Amino acid sequence: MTHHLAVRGDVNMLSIKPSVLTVTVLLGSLALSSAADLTGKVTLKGTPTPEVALAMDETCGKLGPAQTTRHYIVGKDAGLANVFVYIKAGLTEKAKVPDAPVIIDQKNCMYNPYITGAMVGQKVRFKNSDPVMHNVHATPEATKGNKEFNEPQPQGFPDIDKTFDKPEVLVRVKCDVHNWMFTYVGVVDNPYFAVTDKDGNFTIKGLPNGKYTVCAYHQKAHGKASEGVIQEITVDSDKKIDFTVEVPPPAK
Ligand SMILES: [Cu+2]
Repeated sequence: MTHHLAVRGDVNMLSIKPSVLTVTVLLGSLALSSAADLTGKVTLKGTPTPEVALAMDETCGKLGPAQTTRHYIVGKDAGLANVFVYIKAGLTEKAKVPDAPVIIDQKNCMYNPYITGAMVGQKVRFKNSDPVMHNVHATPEATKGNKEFNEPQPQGFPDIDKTFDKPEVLVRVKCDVHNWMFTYVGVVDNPYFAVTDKDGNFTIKGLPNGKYTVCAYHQKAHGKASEGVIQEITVDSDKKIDFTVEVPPPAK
């Protein structure tokens, strides 16, 4: 008797499934119709000073190829990599914190990626893929409200998960064992951010319609002297905007 009922239940489920599926697809397309992809390219104007070879210690030097600083990574048609592009103002609804962690790996005594973004409260996961000890030392600006942390991560140690409480572009993270190791995390109060690829291109997906202040910030070009390059835009469908970042004049 019980068995018979169970079979009937399964049959009923099967007959319901297609309509559930239809509703799900419909809701999906409705949600998409009010969100847009913001794409664009960041171009570097000016000629930066050449990158400097990193003087690694012997152990790190043997792990991988020789490395240089990553101040200005310039690709095709002067496209500038590693620019943090984000919505600075204009969002009317609070977005959900993404479930997926942002992953930063320590490999060959370098942090990769060099520039990342994370939403306030989103997990940032530090991995150590090296056969040496590193330590993960975040040095946020005192005025912005994020907490400094400094945790050793010897080889084979578990990943270190951290979150940042306040927006800050960019939070510097360094390794005190290896004084050439830096990575920077753009922490913002929304999930609409991107980092430009090797040719300066970026895509911010699923941006709700609205009027926004968009900012493109480059760690070396802007530093503490500038908040970055700002544009005011209206989004009512997919949109393309470009930015130009200028190499600052040499300090006097
Ligand atoms: Cu290190």
